[in-house]
Amino acid sequence: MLRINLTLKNFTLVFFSSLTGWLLNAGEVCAQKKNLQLWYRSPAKEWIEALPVGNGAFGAMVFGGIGSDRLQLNDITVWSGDPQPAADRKDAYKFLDTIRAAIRQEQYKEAQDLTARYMTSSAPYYSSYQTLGDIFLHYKTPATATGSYKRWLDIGQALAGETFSQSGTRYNRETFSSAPDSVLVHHLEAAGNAPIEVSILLNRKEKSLTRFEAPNKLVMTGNTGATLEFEVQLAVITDGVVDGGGDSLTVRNARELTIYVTAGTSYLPDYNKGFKGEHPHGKVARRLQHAMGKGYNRLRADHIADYKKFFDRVQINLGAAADSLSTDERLKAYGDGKNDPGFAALFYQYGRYLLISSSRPGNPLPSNSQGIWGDGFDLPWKCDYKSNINYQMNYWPAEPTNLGELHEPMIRMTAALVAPGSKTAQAYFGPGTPGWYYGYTTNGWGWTSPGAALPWGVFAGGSGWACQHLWEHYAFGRDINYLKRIYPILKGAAEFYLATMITDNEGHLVTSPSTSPENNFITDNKQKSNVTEGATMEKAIIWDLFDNLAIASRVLHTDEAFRKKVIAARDNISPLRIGKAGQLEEWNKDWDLNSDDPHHRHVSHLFPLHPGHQVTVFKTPDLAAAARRTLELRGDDGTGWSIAWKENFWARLRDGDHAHRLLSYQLRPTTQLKTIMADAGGTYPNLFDAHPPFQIDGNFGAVSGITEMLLQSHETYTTKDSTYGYVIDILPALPAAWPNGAVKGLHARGGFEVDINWRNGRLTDFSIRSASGEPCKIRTAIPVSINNNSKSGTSVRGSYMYELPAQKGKTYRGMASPNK
Ligand code: FUC
Repeated sequence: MLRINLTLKNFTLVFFSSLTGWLLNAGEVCAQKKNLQLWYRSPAKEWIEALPVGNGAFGAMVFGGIGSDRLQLNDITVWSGDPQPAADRKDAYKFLDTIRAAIRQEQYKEAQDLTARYMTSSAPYYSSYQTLGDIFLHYKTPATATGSYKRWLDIGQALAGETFSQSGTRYNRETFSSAPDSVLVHHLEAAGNAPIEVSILLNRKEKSLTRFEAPNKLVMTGNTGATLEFEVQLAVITDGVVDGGGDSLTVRNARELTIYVTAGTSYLPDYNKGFKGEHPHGKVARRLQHAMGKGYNRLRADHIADYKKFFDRVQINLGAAADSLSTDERLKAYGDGKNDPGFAALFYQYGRYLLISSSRPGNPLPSNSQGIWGDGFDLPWKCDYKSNINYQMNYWPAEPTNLGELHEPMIRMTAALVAPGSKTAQAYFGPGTPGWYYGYTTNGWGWTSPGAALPWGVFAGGSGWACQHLWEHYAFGRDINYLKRIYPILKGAAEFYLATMITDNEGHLVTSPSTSPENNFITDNKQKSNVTEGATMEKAIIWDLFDNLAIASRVLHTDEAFRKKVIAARDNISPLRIGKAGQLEEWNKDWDLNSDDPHHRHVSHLFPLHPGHQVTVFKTPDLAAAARRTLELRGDDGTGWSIAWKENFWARLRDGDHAHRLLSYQLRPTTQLKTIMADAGGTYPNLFDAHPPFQIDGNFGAVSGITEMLLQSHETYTTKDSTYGYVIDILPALPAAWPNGAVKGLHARGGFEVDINWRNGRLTDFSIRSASGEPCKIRTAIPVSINNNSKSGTSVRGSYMYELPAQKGKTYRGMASPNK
């Protein structure tokens, strides 16, 4: 062991590095490199086999193929339809008292009918995210390869490719979407006798026109309706001969060919300007010119460097990887029970790849329910930003997996909902209602109205929950100037709830009308409804918002009177209750056992366990036990995102084996494309998560779940100077299936970066770097010495707690005490 002792004013620092840690890290890096590839033995036939590339906003699904190939294109701003500012029901608020009275009188059927009639939107919801179009390549070579074929996605470098031999010629093709240069590049090489002979088509089935522009260009223009225009430009640079006409061009006699594609739309992320900006022609042409000038090699090098800046921050090794199998074989074997912990690590890093590829700072829109990848004109659920789980789940991994900047498009979109959301608040809760709110969804056009129907359309929690993400960006990043900027948004969301919550019969604050996303209840006298007052999830979201806001105002030394009001209101929100089966109640009455759908996919009332922090195993053990009971009653099954959420719940309950069981369940192969609302899930051959159909939230939810198994930091404590700190929990839910492993570069709340190594199911060492200089507590399952100080921590219910002083820039290293 290497040791350097330094004596500072108050304590002795000992820097040391354990040899075991070093060896493991070297091995880890090796295993990492090999295990960062999805690969296949044949081209994609279906979209769910194709491989996604993206620069955050512009990307493609790459099919590969010997005789023909397809690149299905997407741009994150390609939305059909238009803004619908008149979708709020103008006089809705006039019926509010009647609805609330019906609920109070327990006339739930009537409350349901009135809510459906008056508290929904007055316009249908029709805008959808859409495909941008396709590039089809048809080769003048036989469609079968004589040499080994391989197709891959290298998530360590964000490159897709394929390679094969035919009659002595070796073909290599590579695709990437560059963020620094806003260009999609498809590069082809042939080494051998036969040259590349290919025709290239650029088209879109709806509202578009493609023309050939001599000598080497295709230009596609079109629109999705009255509001959005788009343009795509494609150019080839080759040593062959180019010819063209109509919507295609041909290349003959080439050894090398690079296809450059740039795209843009008139989308302007500005509600006040109707989301309508300039025609993208100039921008798209400039990007193309620039990319061609730079050339393939430099574009590629800059792309990889830019991508790795994000991706390389976290490394993970969960154990052996069966990477001699192709990814689809591996998925199948995993589903059949093969021990391949490396596959979980690949799925984890793939989720990070997907976030980096679908959400970059400055993006006009955040990652949607398919990231940026979608083929069609009316995509499932419009492929929007459903705010009763899906939108938020996409961003769960952003902060803890060291990708905090990628949160920015979501934060900006939430901020942009304040203006339409304050209009919606007044329409439904009365003129003069302060603040802003929106409910179950939003889309590319700033939609904040409720939905058109129950059970999904009416929900009070969308804005409150979206605000949790604004706060979390501060909780992890500790940027005080950022907190100043977002404080008014949080405050506006809270002002709405403060003004619109009512007092229940017990004198507690509740929302009304209130729903628990997409679920219904049955009362003891057999009334079935979606609408009551004080559904658990809504009050838990508001509790979370008030709690975060109270801390925010204290950190900013501002708004003391308002803080007092928020704290008083938080403490008077109707409390979480434990029902007769020992479960956490979903409704304001103990109706859970009456349910006709006891395994409903939404488990919304566990929000306070995750992603909230109101319920924790150590601080509120009874409520945590009730949450556990709820999960047992609900069962493990569900849709993709539902299974992924349960991974997070079980990790928060510190049951790593159960969380792992769910992850394995999620990693079952499926090709199901039909919409299934219960007992479904699974993973497609390209490792996209299946709701089904494809919904990317499950990919991101799993990344979050795995992180929660290895590191948690949601529990707060009061520090010596009466402020607050976070408990950094090391390996809180390590499953038996991952006995040996390492993770590097995770983030914890309070501004910490954490590396952890473990062996034989036991922590060996960790390091915690403080970026912001805040104190924290560390919790471990076994005693550790920190910076060689072996003072044993406080033992609390089978775990050990260590309090670390605040010191900016300092690294704390912990070593497991031997043989304990
Ligand atoms: C909500 C969920 C569905 C689906 C859809 C996009 O309505 O209840 O399961 O995830 O959003």
